[in-house]
Amino acid sequence: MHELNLPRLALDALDQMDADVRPPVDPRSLRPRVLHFGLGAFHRAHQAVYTENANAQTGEQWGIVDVAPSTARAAVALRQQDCLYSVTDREPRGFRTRVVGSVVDALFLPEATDQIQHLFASPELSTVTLTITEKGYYRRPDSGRLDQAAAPIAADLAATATDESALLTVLGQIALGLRTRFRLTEAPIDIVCCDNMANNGAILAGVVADFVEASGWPDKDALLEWMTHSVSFPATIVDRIVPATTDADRDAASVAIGFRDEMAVVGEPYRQWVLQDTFGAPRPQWERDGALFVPDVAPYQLMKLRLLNGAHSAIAYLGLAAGCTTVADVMRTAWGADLVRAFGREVAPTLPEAGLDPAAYVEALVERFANPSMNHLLRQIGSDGSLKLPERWLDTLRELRAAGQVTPVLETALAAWVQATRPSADGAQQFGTTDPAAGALAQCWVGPAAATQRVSALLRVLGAADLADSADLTDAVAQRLDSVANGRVEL
Ligand code: CS2
Repeated sequence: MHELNLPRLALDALDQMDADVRPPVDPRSLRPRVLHFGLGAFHRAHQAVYTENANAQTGEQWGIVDVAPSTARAAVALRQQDCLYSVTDREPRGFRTRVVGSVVDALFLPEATDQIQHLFASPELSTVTLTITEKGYYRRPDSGRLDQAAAPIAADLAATATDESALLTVLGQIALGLRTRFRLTEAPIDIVCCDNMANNGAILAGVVADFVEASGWPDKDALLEWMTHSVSFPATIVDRIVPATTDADRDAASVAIGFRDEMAVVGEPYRQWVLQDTFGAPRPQWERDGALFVPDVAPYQLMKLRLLNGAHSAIAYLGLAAGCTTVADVMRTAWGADLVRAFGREVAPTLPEAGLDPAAYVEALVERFANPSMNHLLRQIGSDGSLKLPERWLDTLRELRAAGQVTPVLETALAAWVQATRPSADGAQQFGTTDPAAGALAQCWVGPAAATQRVSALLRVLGAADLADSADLTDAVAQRLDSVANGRVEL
């Protein structure tokens, strides 16, 4: 393939690039002012784009230092191309590719703890953002607080008393970073959770405070006190559909920009960012690129989490059971659009009245999900279900049940999830999804048991003892298992 002979994307390539492809701001003029944990495709297609466009509008110089928490590959590959990469916006008809230049460095956490701490000590750095997925927060399924017994957290907590350079979780690095800042500058800082969890700001504040509290630091009380007035944890919702990049996507992007790009990302043209207006330190003017700063993000957060992410998970498990591979495949079936609409109708009564329009939102989802140029794998969305479903379905289910409403669509979706947790012959999950609780989920399938008991045991793994004990719910889910397993979606 001729594109493989293209020179690698790099800073000295910028001058040779077409103007409509080149970053709007010269990356060499930027300063390291934002620290981001989680170097995935989503971040590169979302926060990094907002930051770049904000810089272009304001002339400010917010550069992002990206940290890859657990694998070196992305950080190495990004550095090999001077932290440049392309984003392709995929309309149903026609693509647009351009190079993003707002990332100024890419680090691999275990090898960069000194650099990370050095950044926290710098008053020039005033914003930290995170996209580390639900599993990066190490929350206990029952209380939602920090799971101090989780091995990586327990190891980091032990290291607070011995060797601070050995703190290897993102939460550990943030807690230590706040301590570094408290001791060296006391400059205020904002820590911005960009993961799909309701009340994500409060959740992050809670687990970081839990970590400090459980640490061996002698000054932890003073640190916690300083955090109450100098560290803000705004809640946010982020939205953009960004499937995992394929080799074909990388080749197409490379051809479009004329340079080989191993870190290309593709996304739908739509993007949204709503942030709670509680920042206490200087920050990029993301509102100049359309981000919305509001006093209360809850209405937006619940609408996105319960409708978009909730429907996504339902599509993922029902689609996998029906033999589909991508979201767009599901939307091409006879039942795909009906599923999204029925899901929306069932869930909408749980959304706060706030002048938003859930029905219009659902119609927009039908269109976004159907975008045929998005190769969004159901397997990717179906992974980590044990952490996603409590956020996406279970509170909705509780609220609807408490209000005496029927919940056939959520029950059908739960039946499909139950089927997807069944271990396959090779011990992995059916359909190739992965889950940090895969072992506990597989255990629920060991030995003979009535279907309702299996459903109940699986709900317990989600931390939902109340639902597991609701016989009418486990019966209703169990009754739907066979039709779902046969690929039928009966709403
Ligand atoms: C998806 C999300 O993988 C998933 O679980 O539901 O990544 C979804 O695409 C984004 O939240 C869209 O903003």
